[in-house]
Amino acid sequence: MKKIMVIGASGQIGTELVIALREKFGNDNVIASDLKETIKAALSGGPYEQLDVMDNEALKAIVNKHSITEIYLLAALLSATAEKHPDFAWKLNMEGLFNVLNLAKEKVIKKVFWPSSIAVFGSNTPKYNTPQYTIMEPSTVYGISKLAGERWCEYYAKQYNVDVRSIRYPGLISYTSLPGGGTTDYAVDIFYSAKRNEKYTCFLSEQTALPMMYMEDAIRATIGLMEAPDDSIKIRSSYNLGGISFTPAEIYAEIKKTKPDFEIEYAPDFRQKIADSWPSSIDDVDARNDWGWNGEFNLEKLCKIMLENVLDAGISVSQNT
Ligand code: NAD
Ligand code: AKB
Repeated sequence: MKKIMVIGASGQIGTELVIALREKFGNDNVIASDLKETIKAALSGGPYEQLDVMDNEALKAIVNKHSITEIYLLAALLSATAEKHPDFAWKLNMEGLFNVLNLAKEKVIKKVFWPSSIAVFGSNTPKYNTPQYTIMEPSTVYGISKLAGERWCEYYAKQYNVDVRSIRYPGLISYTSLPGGGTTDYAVDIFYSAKRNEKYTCFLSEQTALPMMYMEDAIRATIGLMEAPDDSIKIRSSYNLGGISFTPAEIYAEIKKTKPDFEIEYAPDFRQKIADSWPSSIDDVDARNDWGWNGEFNLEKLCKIMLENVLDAGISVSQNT
């Protein structure tokens, strides 16, 4: 019987992933876990365990207690926060992964999902339609940890027959939970300003195109990849995932169609350099061919849903950075 644990469940992806997994596999079969003591209301429909993923003994105890078969490991420091705490970011992003991969190596659990990011690419990577296999020279601590993580995932798959699956997520956009300190967070924050009828100060420049995706597509991709037959998974490092590509100017123009008085100004900060080192768009032909990935949300549809659903309150960690 499938028993899933999501580590980092209180975050932007975790909150929606837990809800989707519980809908599919039943509330009691999906254990949400996070460093945070308090359970979010959205996660209260099923079991919750407070856990520091770097505490290997505590992790093993919870896995044994619930007879966990699959782990989705989401706990990490994201790009902007990681640049401020490089040593800790490396420690968390790598130690958490090793603790979980080793459980799969020892056959305590059967399957692992671990997300990578477009941050694995660098300024020498082809910027448009970035291919699956290309130059990878990340310049951020976050990107370095994700690239190292990808290599370890492939190593564990090949050497120890570990069933580990991964996606290089683009910037994710959602309204259920705020983003946690990334470079792409502007594309969430902008909706809160629009909703409050406030001028938005964008921390990236007008023409910075980045790959992005609406959360519903990302959750569908994640569960789709994890449920795909083992022999269809040809890539054990991490799959490119495309989504949509737009600039701050383009998302602003789309929001203005609904909010004609909405204003924006541009004040690029340290995150501009990070964004400049990342691709503008991604080629995800392997994900399409291997396990049938297909995105459903374009910029227009995404903006409509976000404007309908974001609450007036709320600002991400990034906007405050
Ligand atoms: P987030 O910052 O919103 O959430 C991370 C969660 O992990 C938080 O709830 C935090 O409390 C928890 N956490 C932190 N340290 C922990 C620890 N030691 N033990 C247990 N839990 C801990 O992040 P997110 O946006 O949900 O991202 C999840 C994963 O997806 C990360 O690996 C991130 O790199 C990757 N990713 C996210 C995006 C995106 O746009 N959101 C894009 C690419 C990749
Ligand atoms: C970030 O901006 O750090 C994340 C990511 C693309 O990995 N959203």
